[in-house]
Amino acid sequence: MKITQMNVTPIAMADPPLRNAPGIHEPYVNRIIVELVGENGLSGWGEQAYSTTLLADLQAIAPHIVGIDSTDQAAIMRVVEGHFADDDDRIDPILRNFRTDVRKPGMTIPRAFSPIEVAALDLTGRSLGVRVVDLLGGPVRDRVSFSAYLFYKHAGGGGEGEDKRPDEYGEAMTPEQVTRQARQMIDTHGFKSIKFKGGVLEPALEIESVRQMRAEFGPDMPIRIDPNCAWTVETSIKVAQDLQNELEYFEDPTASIPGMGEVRAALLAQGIDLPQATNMCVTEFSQIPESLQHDAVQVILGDHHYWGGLRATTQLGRICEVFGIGMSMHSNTHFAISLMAMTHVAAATRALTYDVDTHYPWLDAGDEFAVGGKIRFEDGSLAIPDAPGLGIEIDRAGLQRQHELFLRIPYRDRDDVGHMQRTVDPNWTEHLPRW
Ligand code: GKR
Ligand code: MG
Repeated sequence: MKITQMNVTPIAMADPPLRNAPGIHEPYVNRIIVELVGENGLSGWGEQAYSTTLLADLQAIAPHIVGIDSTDQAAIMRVVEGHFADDDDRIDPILRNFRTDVRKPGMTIPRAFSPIEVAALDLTGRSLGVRVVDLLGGPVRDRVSFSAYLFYKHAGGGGEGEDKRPDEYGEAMTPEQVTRQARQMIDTHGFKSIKFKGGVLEPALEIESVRQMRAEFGPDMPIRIDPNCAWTVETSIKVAQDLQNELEYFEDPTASIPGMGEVRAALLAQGIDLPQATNMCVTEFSQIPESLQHDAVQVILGDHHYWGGLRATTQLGRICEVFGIGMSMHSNTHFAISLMAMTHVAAATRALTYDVDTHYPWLDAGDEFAVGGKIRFEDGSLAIPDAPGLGIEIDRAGLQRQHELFLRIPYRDRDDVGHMQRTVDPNWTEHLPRW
């Protein structure tokens, strides 16, 4: 379908004070929404993590997308690549929070292309009356399972001043509290596995948190821990020794491909074959060969937002299959457009056998702008909707409300480190590894 308009809208949502290795979530998170309007009057939608530079890039790209057919992804890619032709090594500030192995210039083009590609697939699907999963080759599974995403957390439900939101989960800064959070999230959504964000407390306390979850949920609950590179190689080895029988996989314990490779080699030498996973040291196709040389990761967490869209994610799945690498999926704070894009691509990707990460339970229902409100998980999973495209409708008044929220708040590029210094510990540094 010929594209007649590309609209780029920055929006915001409230976010609770979730802790991670770099610091703490700010009271709001921003996202960018891309709408492609077809000459038939239908719209397709895409969503991306916010950065000020990416917003400006997408706004500059927008007029050049007009006139392209929504099926012509190659033409869309030519426009995106053309935009970055003179400047392809800029660092997107969204990556500042995780600059453990510095420059990732290869993510800039995929990040700009991704929301346009998703919107184009949505528009094409709506125009032809087919689902996005069918445009990706058809479903290899009918339902997509997600994992409970647990965080250490301060009291508070996100938002500020008069806009403070209810604190659904309460404080969780101890093993007991985070295990209670796990119970509540699993009872509410029916998740059948746990992704646990670590790198916040002393490793001994994080080990104790995993043990308490194990005691609470029994031997069959898959549990993963992800300290976002907060640990040295030595600490990572020690934690893996302690948790070898508890973990489904070990996500980014330490920084860099060689670092992950060292942990892997030391563990194998001790007879511990615990799969290592990443969304930090392998985030683009060009890093896969080096990762294989070091045997650094056995599971890649794909994410269409920075691997270059939905089709690129299915291609990543194919590469993972060829090299015997497992595939899971990474998530950042997001709305329903991203949730449905993740669901369609996970349903189309055979290699993606692990439950998918999602921050969606942390989204305050009042911020969702999909018609019908927040999407509900059933037994921790989602079925692919029968409706064409991504299968959701957008409430334009709700989208405008979230855009106005963006205009009101002072927060722009994500800054977990600065917010930690401002609200928890003025002497906080982003120095990693911390332990
Ligand atoms: O939201 O704090 C967070 C997470 O730590 C997120 O930023 C990470 O990108 O979910 C992520 C991960 O798996 O590393
Ligand atoms: Mg991770």
